[in-house]
Amino acid sequence: MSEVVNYQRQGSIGVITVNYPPVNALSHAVRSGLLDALKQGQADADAKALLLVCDGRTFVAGADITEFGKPPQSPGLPEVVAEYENSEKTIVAAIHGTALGGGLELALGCHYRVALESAKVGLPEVKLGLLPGAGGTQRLPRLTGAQKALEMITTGDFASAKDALANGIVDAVEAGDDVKAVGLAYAEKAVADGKGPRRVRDVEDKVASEKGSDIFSQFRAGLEKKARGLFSPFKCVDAVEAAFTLPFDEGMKRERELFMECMESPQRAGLIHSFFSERQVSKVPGLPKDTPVRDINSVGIIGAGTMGGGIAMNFANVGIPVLLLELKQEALDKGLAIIRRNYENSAKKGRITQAQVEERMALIKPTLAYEDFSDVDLVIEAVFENMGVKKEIFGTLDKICKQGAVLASNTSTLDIDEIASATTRPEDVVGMHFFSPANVMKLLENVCGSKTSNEVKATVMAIGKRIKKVSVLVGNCYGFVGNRMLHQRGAEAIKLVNEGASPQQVDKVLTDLGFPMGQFAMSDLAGIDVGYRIREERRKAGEDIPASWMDKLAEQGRLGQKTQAGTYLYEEGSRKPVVDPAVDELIAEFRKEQGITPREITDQEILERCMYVMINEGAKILEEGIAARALDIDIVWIYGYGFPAYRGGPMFWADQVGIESIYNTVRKFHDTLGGDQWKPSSLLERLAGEGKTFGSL
Ligand code: T1G
Repeated sequence: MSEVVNYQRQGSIGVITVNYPPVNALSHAVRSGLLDALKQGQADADAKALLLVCDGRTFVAGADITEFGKPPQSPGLPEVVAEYENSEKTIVAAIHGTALGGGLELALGCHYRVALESAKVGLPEVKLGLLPGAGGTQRLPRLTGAQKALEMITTGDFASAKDALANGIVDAVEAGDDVKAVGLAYAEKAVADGKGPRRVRDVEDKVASEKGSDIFSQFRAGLEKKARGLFSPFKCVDAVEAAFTLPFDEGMKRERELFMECMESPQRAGLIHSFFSERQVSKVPGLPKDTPVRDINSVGIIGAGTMGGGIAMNFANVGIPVLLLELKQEALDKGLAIIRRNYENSAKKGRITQAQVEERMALIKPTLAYEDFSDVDLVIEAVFENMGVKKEIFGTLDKICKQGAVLASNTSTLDIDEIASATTRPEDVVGMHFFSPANVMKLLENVCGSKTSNEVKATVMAIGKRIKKVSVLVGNCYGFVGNRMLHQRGAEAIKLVNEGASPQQVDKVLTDLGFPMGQFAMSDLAGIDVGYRIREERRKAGEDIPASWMDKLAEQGRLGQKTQAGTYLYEEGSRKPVVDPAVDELIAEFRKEQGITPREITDQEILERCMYVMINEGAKILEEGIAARALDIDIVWIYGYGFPAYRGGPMFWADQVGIESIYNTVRKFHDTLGGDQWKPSSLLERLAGEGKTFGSL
């Protein structure tokens, strides 16, 4: 008898129940159990029909991703699905929660499907670099037709129960939350109505009517933009097309071939690493799972600028009241107006209702008085990057805020310990580094000071999850994790242009790797003055920051998108970077002043210098314990800077490139270019020497 799938007759219905927490994934044990239970049902003469249902929070949510990459064990899922489909007894699947991937494919192998109103269905394999590999590409279009099947399978988007009913994916939708009762009622009625097995594979009218349709070439053309650089979405189209060009069994063979191509693609490895890492980052090594978490029911935010306003929206979006403080009324009014405009735009796009706009605006209260913060549970300071101002603010908060309030700074680079030193409660001080635009970007870097308590660490991780951020706990150093690595890449990119590359050449190497924007397009978005001010501050602090052609852009007032000119030109209302010959002249002029003779620089050198300096810095971040694991760095870069998830993040990508080769190149650059940034990290050296990877840590 299987531990995870059991068979029990209820009245005239044989009930097959899967119980494999947390999401009833189709592990080997579940697949074997499903076949055993089916055999019992078929042998049970008193069972007039069979019902497949799941215990716990959801119907089967897919194949067991933890088994990917390991040798496959039979029975394979396609075999299990075929056994269910070929059953002589009618089988009903009752769906609750999310029937996803192999879970929906299993349900499509049953003869009828009934879903709770709250249920969702989907084939999200494409998000893992795969395609539905247990008949989904052949059965779904037989129920929905080509368009809906292609949309669902190439996006991985879920469909509501209502949408699934409208598209023939399920046969009925019922209210309530007792999925077994709903399933039993449906099965009993099917018996009473004499509804025998109806194999989806035999439903041919939709595929017959759309044979020869040019929808597939249209879909491929549409994917060129949407799925730039991705592998599996195009294979999804090929697989679905087979349902319209081949008999079912041939189509299944074609699906299997294409599935294996995706399984072997490095993108599948990267996307699955990203999937699990996104969940691992919330499990912080050394922070006990049962660490107490403080309730956060009210938030005070200092600064109603771009960051402060965006941060405020995150809390209002989940119903947490916010006090938004500024020094002057007009700054408050401006900030609130921007927040309202953001919400109105979302309402125009149908993402929220007008009522929700008003509800959320009502949750954000403006104030000019620090005294109003006396009872808030969390304060987030989001003023400009000046240590003196921040310390003054935290000194004030220390006097006003109640004991136990969490005092956070949204600083993107400054020292949390120094900020904490302005208070008598450094254990309550922490960094909460949001990424701009704060109401959009999913990453939240929670930065620990040396005295930040475990309770405060657990609290900011929990509130980060509650406001739907991907939170990563990091240590305190210049730039923490993301910006520390970004600054190295930025410095290298500027030098490459000094030496002979063009900004657009550097940017193209990075966008070809899969970044949404290149280095210089990104500085234009953030504002060249941001980097310029940081360089000036570091020069004032005595650091040797070489002059750069970007300083000249800033000094000429070319600050980027906000001035419609930075490294690139921007037409009115457009964010599209346009190469500006004047910048090439400015760079040539700068090289002449510096006595630099420009040289031809290859894309490969640009890739190695921009990316390996980041990897080397990431290795130093790991050595210093600023990040607990390589996967934390991967998630910071995927969710904070758009590093392509299909490459798994910078450290996973480095493992795929090869640690030894990266180490040797870093050493070569240290010899030829010099600079601390090229001093090989001892961790990188050790891994290279031992033939190990970051993933092995
Ligand atoms: N396999 C193994 N573990 C899984 C899993 C899966 N498919 N899905 C989730 N988990 C774990 C997850 O790691 C976490 O573990 C816990 O469950 C809760 O997940 C042949 C080949 C179902 C919508 O892509 O989208 O079928 O951290 O934190 O926010 O064609 O999980 O608690 O130890 O995400 O409520 C296709 C992936 C697989 C669905 C629930 N299926 N999962 O979200 O909880 S490929 C998917 C999700 C496939 C077939 C192909 C979500 C969820 P831990 P969670 P959640």
